[in-house]
Amino acid sequence: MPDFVVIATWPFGQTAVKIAAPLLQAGKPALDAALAGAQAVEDDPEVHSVGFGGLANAIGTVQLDACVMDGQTLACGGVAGLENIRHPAAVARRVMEKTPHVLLVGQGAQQFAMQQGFPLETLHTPESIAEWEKSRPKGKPPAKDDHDTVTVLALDHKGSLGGVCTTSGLAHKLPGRVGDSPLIGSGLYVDNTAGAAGGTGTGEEIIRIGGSLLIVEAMRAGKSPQEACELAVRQVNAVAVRRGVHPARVAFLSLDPRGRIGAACTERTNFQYVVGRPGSVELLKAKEIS
Ligand code: SD4
Repeated sequence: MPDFVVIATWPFGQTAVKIAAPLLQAGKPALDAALAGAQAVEDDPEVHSVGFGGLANAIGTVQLDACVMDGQTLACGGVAGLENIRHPAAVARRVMEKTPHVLLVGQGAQQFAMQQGFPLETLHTPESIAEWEKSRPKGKPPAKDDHDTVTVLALDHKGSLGGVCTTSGLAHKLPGRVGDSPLIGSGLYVDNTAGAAGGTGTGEEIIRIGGSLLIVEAMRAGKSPQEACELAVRQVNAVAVRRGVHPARVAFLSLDPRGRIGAACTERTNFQYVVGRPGSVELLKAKEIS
């Protein structure tokens, strides 16, 4: 049996990896482990950009985006602009398993979640309300923690890949704005025959290049996970230069079926990620590409 590997975005990815690793160790499927890890981050009110306590949009509402994908079957599901449901990634998995569809948005996503037994609850915390009140009158996004996503990619003992991506998206986004995180091929793509990839950062720039699918297809064409992530960051940079918005703030992670990993980011992104293998959890800094 191959060893398991689980990787997750940002230092708070440690929460996800510490939950997912023992599950993989116990022989659970990659998607189950990745989802349990991502859900632990959604539940953490200290993480201000994912799930409960997430960043509010321009009118003070928390709208969550998430998706999941299974590398064996390419089964996938997503939700976008989901309000008052704490676990968007789990809802995305139900979309994958219980509907013929891939993506549900807004009210439809919320109604589906309720039908599936997810409770409605406020996602605000006293801290998230205070943060929004403080920054709203100036019309500026909060100085720090203005966005971040947890993307979790896992390889299980059977050699199968699974991935989850979940976020509250950009702080102060327009109501209804959808980022890369619920979009299969942008914020996440997973295929056992090539590899898995996920993104974080300014979703518009990730969508523009189809970031995660680009990385997986580069691995299929023979690039290593590291080379594939660097290629995607160079593509983001080239497009950002053409559009006059260089440097964009984007980072990518990847994992191949052999357990090799890759990570790269645009300049000044300071992207860190967490890698869990049997007996170790490491926080690493991604290579910056300017
Ligand atoms: C978005 N990609 O909604 C997400 C936000 C994020 O680091 O990941 N920020 O655009």
